[in-house]
Amino acid sequence: PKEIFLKDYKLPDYYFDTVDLSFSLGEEKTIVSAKISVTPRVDGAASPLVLDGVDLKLISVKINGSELKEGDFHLDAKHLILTSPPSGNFILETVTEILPQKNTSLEGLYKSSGNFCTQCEAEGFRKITFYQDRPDIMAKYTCRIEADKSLYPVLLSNGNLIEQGDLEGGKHFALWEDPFKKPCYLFALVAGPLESRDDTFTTCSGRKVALRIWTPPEDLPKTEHAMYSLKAAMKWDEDVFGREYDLDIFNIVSVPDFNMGAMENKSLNIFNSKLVLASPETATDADYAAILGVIGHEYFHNWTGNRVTCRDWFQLSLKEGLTVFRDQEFSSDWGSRTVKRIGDVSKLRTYQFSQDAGPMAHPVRPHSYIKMDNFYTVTVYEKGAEVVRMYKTLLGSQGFRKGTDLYFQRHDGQAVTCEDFFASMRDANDADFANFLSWYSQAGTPIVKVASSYNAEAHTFSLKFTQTVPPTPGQPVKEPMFIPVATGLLDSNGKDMPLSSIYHDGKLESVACGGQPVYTTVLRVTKDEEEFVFADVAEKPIPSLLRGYSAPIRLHSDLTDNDLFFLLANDSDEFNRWEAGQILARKLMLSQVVNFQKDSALVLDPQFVHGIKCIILDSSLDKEFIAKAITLPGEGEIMDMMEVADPDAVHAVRKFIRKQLASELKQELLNLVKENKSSEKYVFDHANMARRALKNTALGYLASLEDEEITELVLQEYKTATNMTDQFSALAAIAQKPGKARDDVLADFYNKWQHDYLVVNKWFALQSSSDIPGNVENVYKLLSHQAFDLKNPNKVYSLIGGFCASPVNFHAKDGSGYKFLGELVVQLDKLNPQVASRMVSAFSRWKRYDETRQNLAKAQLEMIVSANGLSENVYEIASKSLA
Ligand code: HT7
Ligand code: ZN
Repeated sequence: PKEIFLKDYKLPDYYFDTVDLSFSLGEEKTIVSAKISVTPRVDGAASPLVLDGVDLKLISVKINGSELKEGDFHLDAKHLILTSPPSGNFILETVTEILPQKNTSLEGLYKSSGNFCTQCEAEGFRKITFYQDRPDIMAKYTCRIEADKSLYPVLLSNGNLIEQGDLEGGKHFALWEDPFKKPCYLFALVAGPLESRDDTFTTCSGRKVALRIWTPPEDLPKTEHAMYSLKAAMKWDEDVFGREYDLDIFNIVSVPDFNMGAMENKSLNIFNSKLVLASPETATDADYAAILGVIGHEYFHNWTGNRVTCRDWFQLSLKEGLTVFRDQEFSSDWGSRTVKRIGDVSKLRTYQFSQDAGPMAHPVRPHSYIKMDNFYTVTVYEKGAEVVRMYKTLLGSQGFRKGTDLYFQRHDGQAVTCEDFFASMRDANDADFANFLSWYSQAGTPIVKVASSYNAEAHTFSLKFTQTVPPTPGQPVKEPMFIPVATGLLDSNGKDMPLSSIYHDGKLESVACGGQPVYTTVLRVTKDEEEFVFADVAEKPIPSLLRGYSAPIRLHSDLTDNDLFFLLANDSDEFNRWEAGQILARKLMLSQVVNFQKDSALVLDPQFVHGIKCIILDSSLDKEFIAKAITLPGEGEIMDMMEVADPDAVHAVRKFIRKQLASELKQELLNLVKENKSSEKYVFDHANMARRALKNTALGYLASLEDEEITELVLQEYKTATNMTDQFSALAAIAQKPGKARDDVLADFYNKWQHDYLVVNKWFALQSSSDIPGNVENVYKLLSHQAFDLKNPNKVYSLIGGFCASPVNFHAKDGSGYKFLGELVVQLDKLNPQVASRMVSAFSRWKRYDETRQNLAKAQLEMIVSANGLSENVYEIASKSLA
């Protein structure tokens, strides 16, 4: 397979100005005609025109109306090359035949569940027609669709519907015109028996936009929340970023077979149905929150991605990092900012830090790829969002907004790079960003150590930072990074101390801001070693470092346990209160892992129990914050901190601490359950979600006890639940322990919900991710369950992905978990390489485990790499994992 490098980027030799597509959708095959007006970049330079094309049958090719003969073009498995096109502008016309019904890869044009549907990002358009399939080719499109009217009554594409009508033979057609230039990855077509929920949104300049959410008729009642989310997103983008929607129609289509979450095609967003459909009875609070975030995300792409797009795929984070940042902010403004931040940081730590420390580590802007699909990663998305957040931390809200305004003003209608975004931020604020750009080019999570000291005579407080960035594949040596560390100082009463000035680099810099007291300042750490000395510090403070998690780093401070308990109880920065609790929990868990490995008794520090109890009893705290603060770090996070990851030890320790906490705080937890009972009617707002989160977290703790009364209580919760959040939490609580109660309630749940595939997916995931011993056997059985289908990505993610998320069973020492995944990856790869390569990633950190596990995992990776007809997608991940 060929590796593509950022350093090899070249401007295209030809631009495309207009593209007229015509689709004749059939039951056997589909005919695609394309008429493209072509302009050479350099006038008179008649270099060959190389068009991408995969799995296409070429019927004809014409230039300026004349059919090309053999010798005028060259065809291989991936290209159509026009050897000597005319030297000026010309019209290129092709006709191709494709087979959407046989396309199980779910990229390009495919038919699934009765609908034709497209997915073109990143490089799927080349499976539809011959084209320069790269994002810097931006053209205006029309799209004519012709199909059987009774089978496909709805025909959709990008832009405005300008004509439609009936044709002979029971067929009909629709003609769509998109007035905006776009790269081909934003092209979309949908055809099928769909119905819509309709609404309108009036933009800030008074234009009325028609909003339509399309689903199969039976799913329409479940689109109310999606419509609410869309309207909230449109308003928020106007209020916060000054971005108005630009067409008179916005369509969303829900499809059950989709590789990722959703796709931001211009004015025709296509969504995985699990991120559109919700009702209180079938969707959890987490589902509702995800829908709000993803509807927002795809809508926000209209400006960050569509109006301003990427020059090449290496710049993916330009649109994805920025758009994730925007959706995070949207959700923060909707609910609790702290709780949202805690969730986002946990995700970053669990998945991105792990990627950054493994064989697939890559910078936010990768240097190379074999298959671009493999680079839709937590690094590009989540770390990319952290990079955008750092601009805001450095510039403040107003400075950041000035930067985005300039970015849109400079680059509307263009395909640009991460430097262009950087330059807009810098120029709009006349800012000095020092070595900030290395966040785009260096992989690895920086490790920052901080040593503090107080000088009682001089009333100064010093913070000494040292940073290192670990080596990653292809980058053995790193430069220091520019790390913004938001810092505050607490006095002995737990109050923020006003900050006056700081000695740094031999200068005294004032922190004060226009006579207003300042309690948090952003230290700009740019070197390997750097000291900041706070002046006028009246007493020895406790520092609150990296407030709000101001940079995506691992911070090691010299704070003592007492300092951390103090911060947990007092910090005005709620994120850092949570963080202090997590640091304490991580230390505790790691110390008990050592005990477990030495066969010593496990013990729970009473001070930790007390800290958790104080949080539970603090009625001034947000309930969802309490739920987060009493939740222990995940097993993956702890394993990442060990020399050799030991899934059995970490699992046993986490289980022990949970059970011990439940036993010592039983009464407090029971009170939480009692006091936070759900109201009859499901309301999706922060207060109600927070109540449910706290009650269900408490219930989960309690259910870890061997206690009949508690089992009764949880069963009662299950039976009386009036919404899926409560019902599923109770089910999960009961399912922790093998036995009759578990079996009965799992069977009951399936019987109740077998008609709803989204709920059945939850049922699959709950069972496959279970830690009950030997669970691989159950998962094998579920593979042949009537509701499972290897062709549907959601089912694969639930059953196979769920299994890989269970450390004890996936990493079972007999290798049964690895064997299971190895076999499935090979099978799945033949159907859907994108999904197979997501699954094979579960092997990527195999070198972190003991020798026995390493050998077993390596054998599976070797088996996969040598499989016949392996896709480039799986090859790239598996071979890089082995390297
Ligand atoms: N921009 C979208 C990316 C996407 C995608 C990429 C590869 C293969 C399939 C895909 N489906 C959607 C989604 C987003 O981030 O908004
Ligand atoms: Zn996106």
